Amino acid sequence: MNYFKIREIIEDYDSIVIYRHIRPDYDAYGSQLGLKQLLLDNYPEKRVYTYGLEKIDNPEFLEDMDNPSLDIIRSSLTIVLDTSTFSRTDDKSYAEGLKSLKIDHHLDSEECTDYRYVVESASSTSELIAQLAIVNDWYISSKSASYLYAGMNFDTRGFTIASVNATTFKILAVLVEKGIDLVQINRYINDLAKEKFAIKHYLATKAIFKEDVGYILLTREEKLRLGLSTHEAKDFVYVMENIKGINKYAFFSYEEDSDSFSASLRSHRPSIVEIARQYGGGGHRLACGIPELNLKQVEEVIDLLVKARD
Ligand SMILES: [Mn+2]
Repeated sequence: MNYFKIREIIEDYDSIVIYRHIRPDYDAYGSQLGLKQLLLDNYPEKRVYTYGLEKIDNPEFLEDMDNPSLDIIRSSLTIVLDTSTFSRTDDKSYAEGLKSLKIDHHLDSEECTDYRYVVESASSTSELIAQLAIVNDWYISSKSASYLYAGMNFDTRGFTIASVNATTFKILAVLVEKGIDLVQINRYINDLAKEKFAIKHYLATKAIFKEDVGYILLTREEKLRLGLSTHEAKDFVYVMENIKGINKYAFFSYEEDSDSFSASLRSHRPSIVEIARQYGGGGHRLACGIPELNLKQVEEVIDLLVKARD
C-alpha cells in the first residue's frame, strides 16, 4: 500500500464515509475533517461524509459529524482514521461499507479493514493525510490545512516528541503556506476552561514521585467531587509533562463502570508500551494506556515504570 494506491481506491467510489476512534482527540478529528475537506475540494462530484458519535472538548473549531444512514454507509467506501482496533472505532458500522480502508499510526494496528496503510513511526495520522495530499498533488485549502495542522500539533505535543522528524516539518511548511492561523488553532487546542485550570493545579499538588516516575491517582470520591468524566480526567496526565528528572509519568483514574482504575502512561525516553500490553492495554511506544487495573496492579505498574530503562 502507498499514497498512489490509496488515491486509486478513493477514486473508485462515488460515496465515502470517514470514521475515527472513540474518545476522539484532535488527531482523530483533524485527520477526519482534513481528509473530508481535501476530498470535497479535489473530487467535487463525490459525496463525502464524516461519522462519529462521541464528542470532543471545545468543539467550536470543529464541524459536526454528518452521521449518514446505514443505507448510505452500505453503498460507500469507508475510511477509518487513527484507530488501532476494531473495538475503538466510532463506530463499528464502518464494517458495513462496500470496502473499508484504514490509515493509522498506532503500534500493532489491527487488520480489521479490507485495505490498510499503517506507518507506526509517523507522529500523527494527520501527518499521513497531509502527505497523501502532497504526494498526489491535491489542492490543499486553508481549511483542510488548519484541521491537519491541529491534528499534527496535538498528537506531537506541539512538535516536541521523538517521532517528530524532518518530514514532519516539511509537511508543516506546506500547510503553513496555505495561510492557517497558527495562534488561533494553538489556542483552540491548548486553552483550558477556567474550572479546568483550577483542577489542573489541584491535581499537580497530588503528584507522587518515585525515582524518575511521577504519578497521580484519582480516587472515586475526588473524581466525583471534581465533576470529571474519565475522558476529561485522563487529559491531566500532562500536568506532569515538564518536571526536571521525571522521565515517565502516569495518571490513574477510577472507573465507575468496572470499579477499577484506568491508566494513561507517558514517557520521554524509554519505551513503556510493553508495560501497557502486559496488562491488556496498548498504544504508542511513549504514550499508551490500560483500561482496567485493580489497586494492586496499579502498584505493579508504578514499579515497572520505575524499572523501565533504555
Ligand atoms: Mn493519532
